[in-house]
Amino acid sequence: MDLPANNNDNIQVIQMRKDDVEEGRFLSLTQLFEAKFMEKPSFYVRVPGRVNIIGEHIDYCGYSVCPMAIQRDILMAVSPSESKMLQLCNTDSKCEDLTCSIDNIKIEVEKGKPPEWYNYFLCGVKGIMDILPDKTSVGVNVAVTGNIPWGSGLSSSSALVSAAALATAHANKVSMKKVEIAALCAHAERYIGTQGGGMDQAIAFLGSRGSAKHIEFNPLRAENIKLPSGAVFVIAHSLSVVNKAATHDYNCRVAECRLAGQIIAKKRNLKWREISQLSDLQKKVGLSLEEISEVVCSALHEEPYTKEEICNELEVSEEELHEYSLTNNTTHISKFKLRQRALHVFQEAARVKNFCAVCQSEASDEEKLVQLGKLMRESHQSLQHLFECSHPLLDEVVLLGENVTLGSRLTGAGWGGCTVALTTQDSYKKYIEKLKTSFYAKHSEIQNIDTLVFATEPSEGAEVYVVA
Ligand code: ADP
Ligand code: NG1
Repeated sequence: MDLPANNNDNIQVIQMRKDDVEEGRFLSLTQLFEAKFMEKPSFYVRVPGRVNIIGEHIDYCGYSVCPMAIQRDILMAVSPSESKMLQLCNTDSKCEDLTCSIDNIKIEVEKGKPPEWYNYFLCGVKGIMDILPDKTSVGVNVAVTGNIPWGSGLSSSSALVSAAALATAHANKVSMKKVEIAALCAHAERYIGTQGGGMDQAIAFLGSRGSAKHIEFNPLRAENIKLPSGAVFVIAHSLSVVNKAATHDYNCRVAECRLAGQIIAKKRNLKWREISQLSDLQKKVGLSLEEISEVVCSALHEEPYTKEEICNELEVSEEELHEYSLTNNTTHISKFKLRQRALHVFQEAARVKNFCAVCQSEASDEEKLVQLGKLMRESHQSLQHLFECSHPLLDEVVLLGENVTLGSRLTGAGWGGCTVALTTQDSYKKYIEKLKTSFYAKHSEIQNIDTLVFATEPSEGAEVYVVA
């Protein structure tokens, strides 16, 4: 971690030449915008997806993570309008247009179903409207395009929420610091129902070209990570997708981590109601990550806890348990694995610390690559066996990385989606070829393999473009 961080910067507004928006994705997006709204866009916003290198399912426990922004993104063409209407369209024909009054934003998500795509957009709009002085925005016309695969752990949803917030802020002439808008978007995306920890929105705004980031929370800040030279990260899609808001799995893990912290606190006569994240517990007990992992093993049993047992441990009624510990879509769950989830969190947090320490160490680049790969492999093992958020296809892709990569693991929430592998300049093409012949070749229906498996470099965070 060598370079100064850009935490206090405002979002960049970049002047573009007219020629720049007359080619590629800008051109097709502009054409859609002009055809729908009969005017030219006033500005564009771009927000990248991300790949998380290490530190999975620990952001919502208050622990730091190591993601980087990728070259896939959400791009929007925008213009404010006097109509007080929000008009939304998308280059993807699956995505229906939306027209609604800007003063009547409703995020309606049916339990157990994937939210309509525009609800993610509305989360971003609502996030900004909440902070505007009279809680109302100008009307906006927006055309959206994106090339981050959906439901694949590369943060397409947060890029969409964050781009919508940035578009709304810029249309209302609100300029914000990157950390402020990132925190606002993390909060706003929870309107969709998932209780995310903020990593995705943080890297969406704090990402920078050429550098992965170490992101810490409470308060939010980012530092550059100096990866060993020769490191190349390959993203590979497992061909399974999952919409996180349509299942209760993600929120169940959030609840299990919180319950583990609350029960350990109660056993140690601490104020357990003050524990909402596992890092709160660690602060209260004042132990190292290694020491607290031992406490987890002695304080919590391996068999799943029933709701009744948890209520007895905490001396609360079911209603109080729902209020203090669960989320709306987890109140029906009857069994919770607490020891396994808490162990994963503390050990993964330690792996992130080690990852950063290795990057900063005096070891040779070759040694660093080996050590970082080992940490990534251990991370996957833990996600597969302790956190149980992998998928057979993810495990297959990870296994195919043995002997060809230095380490490979699922990235993002899991239950499907992508893996990230650490390779080198010399080996990454071999790994991609191996996946094409041994994995993707079994699925004859696949087109555009190069969009499913590719090497990636750290890209720039969110930007606003105006045409000079
Ligand atoms: P991810 O891991 O990619 O964030 P999620 O399941 O959390 O996956 O969110 C994916 C959802 O985000 C999609 O189902 C879709 O509703 C929305 N989304 C992502 N990208 C786009 C896009 N380019 N256009 C419209 N909606 C999108
Ligand atoms: P993805 O896979 O992009 O949905 C989710 C959370 C992150 C983090 C990871 C797991 C949201 C918006 N994102 O990412 O905060 O917890 O899972 O590390 O909920």
